[in-house]
Amino acid sequence: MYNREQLMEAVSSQMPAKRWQHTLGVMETAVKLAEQYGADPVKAELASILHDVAKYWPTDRLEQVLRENHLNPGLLQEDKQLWHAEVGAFVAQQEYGIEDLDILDAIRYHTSGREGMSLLEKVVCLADYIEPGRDFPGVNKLRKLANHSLEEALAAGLGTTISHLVEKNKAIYVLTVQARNDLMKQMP
Ligand code: DGI
Ligand code: FE
Ligand code: FE
Ligand code: FE
Repeated sequence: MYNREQLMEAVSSQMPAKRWQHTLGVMETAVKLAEQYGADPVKAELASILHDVAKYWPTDRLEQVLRENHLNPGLLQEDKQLWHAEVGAFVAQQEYGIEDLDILDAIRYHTSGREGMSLLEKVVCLADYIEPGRDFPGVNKLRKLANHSLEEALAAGLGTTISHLVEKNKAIYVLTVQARNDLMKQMP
């Protein structure tokens, strides 16, 4: 099995240096958010290490893994940008021996979110938006919101994704909308 260092080595070898820097940022941010909001920091770090493991796999390989293993068939009709999350969770389990379902789901839903997200899922999804290397319009507002509400910050993050996708004339994945609506209900 892989220890922490071996896992980091194995994952970093599958992506360009810049994407690995992003992953290090997500790890650091997810651990902080976990400590702040009462999630398990060890699980948050593990999920973060693996969250983008399949991000740079060729599209045909992602498609093959989805098809051959009958993973979420509906996803093949969705934007290819969404595929690496489902495949990442599969690889985390099959290749890297992660058995904890909450960690696997934090990887699986890190891009879209979903209705009824666990604390760990929220932490990883938000860390992916606000890690120190991210730079997009509104990211500093998200960082500020993250200091006082996990749900408000993540709902706002998903809002920036939805706006951006509308702007680019792209389809919105239903889980992204459901995640945002559900988080808004959890806001005070
Ligand atoms: O993998 P990262 O770049 O770190 O971040 P991510 O996993 O959140 O992926 C972001 C990409 O996924 C970005 O290109 C937008 C796309 N995306 C996220 N939600 C949706 C989406 N694309 C579509 N079409 N619909 C969505 O709901
Ligand atoms: Fe991702
Ligand atoms: Fe994300
Ligand atoms: Fe990411």
